[in-house]
Amino acid sequence: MNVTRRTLLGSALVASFVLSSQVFAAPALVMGFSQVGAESEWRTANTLSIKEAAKSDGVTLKFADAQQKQENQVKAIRSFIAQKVDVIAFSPVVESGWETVLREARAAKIPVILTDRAVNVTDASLYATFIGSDFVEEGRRAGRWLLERARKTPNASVNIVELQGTVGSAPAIDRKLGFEQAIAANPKLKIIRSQTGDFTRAKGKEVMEAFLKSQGKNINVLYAHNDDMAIGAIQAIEEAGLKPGVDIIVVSIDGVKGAFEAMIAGKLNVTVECNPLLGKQLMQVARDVVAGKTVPKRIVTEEGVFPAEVAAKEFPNRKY
Ligand code: GZL
Repeated sequence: MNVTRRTLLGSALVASFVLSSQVFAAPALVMGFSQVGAESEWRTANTLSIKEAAKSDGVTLKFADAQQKQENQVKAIRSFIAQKVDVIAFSPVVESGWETVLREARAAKIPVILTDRAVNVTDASLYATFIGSDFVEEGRRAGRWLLERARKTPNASVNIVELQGTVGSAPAIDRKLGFEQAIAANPKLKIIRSQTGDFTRAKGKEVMEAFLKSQGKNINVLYAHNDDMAIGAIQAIEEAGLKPGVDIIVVSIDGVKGAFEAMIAGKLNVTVECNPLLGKQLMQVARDVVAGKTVPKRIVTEEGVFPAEVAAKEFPNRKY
């Protein structure tokens, strides 16, 4: 083979090696994310998942904590629009009051992705997709667990007190709805008191203290819309000289580590999983949306139900 051909072949081989060895980094993407706050173990895990996924996916994340205030989320979204980010994602603290700012994002041609909680808008085209749980089903799962347990004492009245999540939030509205749908099958199961504990341990304890003062030994079950309020309520039950998990059955939602520890200690009876680890899905969907790909309008996360009997075995596998 003559020199020229050998040189050409050699340089072609070198070029193809260089090209193939270059890892084509995903295109730069700037995401503005407005988070509800830092009110619960669930939220902490959710934030960590989003930040870690952004880092590993090479997404530049502008992160704003709204301290559970809608006006702070609106401000953050407006700031993301002014900064001309490529995509906006947020977990809306409450369902209503988003039309105006979402129209501003659309006018600026910035796609919006909802994570975790949904919004109530007349025009669903104001957001690209929703990634999160089916809260109504979570409420039904909690109710079905209680229905099953109540079958052991078919003639006993079951008085339930309910700690609701943040007023006006999708999880609070839907978990209440789903639970009531499920327990309607047994008229012996009655919700005798229901009040918001705003998804926090402190408020959950405070409201449970009030329930115990007014209802005392008349309470058979606590249904809490999240584990943090349940854990706060467990403290109140113990301070009232009662045994949580025994004198008062405790039913909760999220599946955070604190709930598994309470179940292992015999103080909580069941937790319905609500998966906060949405980060990876969010980054992938954000890239697809920015690339103009069609994405499903709703992406629901897979979740289970964990009664106390399986808590010790399952605990080592928990990721949040
Ligand atoms: C549910 C999420 C809720 C959790 C709470 O997806 O929005 O908010 O259940 C958290 O722990 O505060």
